[in-house]
Parts: sequence; C-alpha cells; structure tokens
Amino acid sequence: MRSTTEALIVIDVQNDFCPGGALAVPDGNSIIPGINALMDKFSIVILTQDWHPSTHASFAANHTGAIPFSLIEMPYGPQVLWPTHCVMGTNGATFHPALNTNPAQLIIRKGFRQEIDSYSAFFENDHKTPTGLEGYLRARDVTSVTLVGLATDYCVAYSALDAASLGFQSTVLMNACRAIDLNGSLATTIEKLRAAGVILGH
Ligand code: VGL
Ligand code: ZN
Repeated sequence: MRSTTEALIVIDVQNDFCPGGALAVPDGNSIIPGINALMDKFSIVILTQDWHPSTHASFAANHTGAIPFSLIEMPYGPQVLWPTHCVMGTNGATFHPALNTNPAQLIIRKGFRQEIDSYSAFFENDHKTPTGLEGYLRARDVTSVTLVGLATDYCVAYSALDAASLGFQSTVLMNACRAIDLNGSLATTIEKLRAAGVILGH
C-alpha cells in the first residue's frame, strides 16, 4: 500500500472519451483494467469528471460556422473547439461502466461554467479559478499525486503541470493514459511535462 500522503487522481474516464463516444480517444477504454488495479494500491483515490452545460463555450456547435478541432481566442487565451461532449447528466458524461468507481473518495467535476473550459483538475483554463482540489489535498496532508486517465495531452497533462507548480510531487503513468494527439500535441506535451519536473512513469 502507498503512503497516506500519496493520492491517485483518475482523470475523465467517461463514455464520451472512450471508443463510440463523442470525443473518443483512440484505445481510451484499454487503460481501465490497469486503473482499477492501481486503485487498490492507493489509500486516497480521486476521480475527475468533465461536466459541461450544453451551451458550453468550448463546443464548436456553439460558435456559428466553427468546425470541431479549430482554435479560437478566448479572453483567457487560445481554446480548441471540441465536438459537443460530456454534457452534464447525459450518458456520455457518465463514467465508463468498466471503471470501478467505488474506491473514489472525491469526485471533482470541472468545466461546468459556460464561459470557461477546465482541462486541469486544479484550475480552470484561465489558470486562476480553483476547483478546490488543492485545498482538499492539503487538508489531507497529500504531498504526491499520481495521474492516470484521459486524455494524456489535455486534461491529464494540465493537471500534472498544475500539481507540479503547486509543489506536489507529480507523476504521470503513461501506460495508464491515452492521448487525443491533435497536431502533434502528445510530443509537445511530453516535453512540457519533462521540463516541469513531472515524473513520467509506466
Ligand atoms: C478533455 C478535451 C475537452 C480531456 C476534456 O479530458 O482531456 N479534452 N475536454
Ligand atoms: Zn471537455
């Protein structure tokens, strides 16, 4: 068993990010058995859930003439316009049925504000608005986080980078993650993670 100062954070293992979903990550479901096994080794397990209103500003469908996967400028910086995904309360937003959610002690929902996207489990995409996760971890004396889930190059990486900049030891288990890999984003992301001191494990 890992120490009680170490938390496992399972990012966005939801139907819409798995094959057949609205923003399917190739092979996304294949990581689930490994994640279920990892949960037994951690005494603190946290899940995140991408959770958007149907009017969310990150959806291409809410911008006239915009096509999915194009980029726009938002007040907080560049934003990819995604296919409509993880709409709160829908089957697409539900955790994948193969994921064992029973060990989860906290479920953080993010992206619920219409005007701002939230990739990271710690801060929304303005890098300022907190989700509350940092306070929860500090209150439980967590000093180290291990991140797994979907997608490597978006929500997992943003979470790992924020964790590192907040001073948590931050590890991404690459074989328990899968990437969207939009225009080479996986390679760029791996460089950023390394530069920030995030440990890339397997
Ligand atoms: C994610 C794109 C949009 C993710 C969430 O979970 O990586 N990616 N919303
Ligand atoms: Zn999203």
